[in-house]
Amino acid sequence: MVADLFENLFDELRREDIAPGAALLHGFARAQQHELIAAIDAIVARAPFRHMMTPGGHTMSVAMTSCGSAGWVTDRGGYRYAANDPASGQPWPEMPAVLRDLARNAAAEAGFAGFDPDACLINRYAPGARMALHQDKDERDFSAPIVSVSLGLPAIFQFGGMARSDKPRRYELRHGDVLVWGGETRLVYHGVLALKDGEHPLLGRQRINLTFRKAL
Ligand code: MD3
Ligand code: FE
Repeated sequence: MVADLFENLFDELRREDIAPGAALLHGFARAQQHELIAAIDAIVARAPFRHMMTPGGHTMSVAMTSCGSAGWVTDRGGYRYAANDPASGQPWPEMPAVLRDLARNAAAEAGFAGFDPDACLINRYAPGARMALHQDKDERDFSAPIVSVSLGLPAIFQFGGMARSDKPRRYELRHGDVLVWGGETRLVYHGVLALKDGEHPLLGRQRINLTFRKAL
């Protein structure tokens, strides 16, 4: 009985090493779910989610916003980090301490003590939204990891290799899961399959993903 209880608790908060430098921290953000959602709501009130256009002229199915001293933007001019939100001309909202501390603690747990993110990209997936295989290479320093936090509906994440043609592996990312990517996997191709419809008790019909980066 007691052994079962511990096994279940352990399973809820399990660290899975999925590749060299990449760790999936199951449930790591769950204890702070309400504070995280309140912080995201406050950011979105000042910098609303928007569907940006890729340099090739396609509108992204994922809606995005950012907080921190830099935000990721795309338009016909290309992909880049910008100090101001192009929608308002104002600086992006500051990164709230609850978000920064979570990212720092997750990075330390995965072996990247001292991670100091200056950008947090916030992705919102409605049912059907997806993210095609890509590399994250708009950051200046690839020696820093990327920390990702999943909230709301579950999604199938795919991660491949250093070539787009490498067959990707699939992982389900659930509410509260945190992924840390660093070292030799920092530049692997990865993506998210089309979100399956559902209803999450806190977030309804959506998935929100935070990615913390050292951009500048
Ligand atoms: C592996 N976001 O915003 S998070 C992105 O779920 C992005 O919204 C996905 O890919 C999402 O760029 C995946 C997991 C993730 C984030 C960054 C990575 C995996 C990564 C960078 C390098 C390798
Ligand atoms: Fe990415």
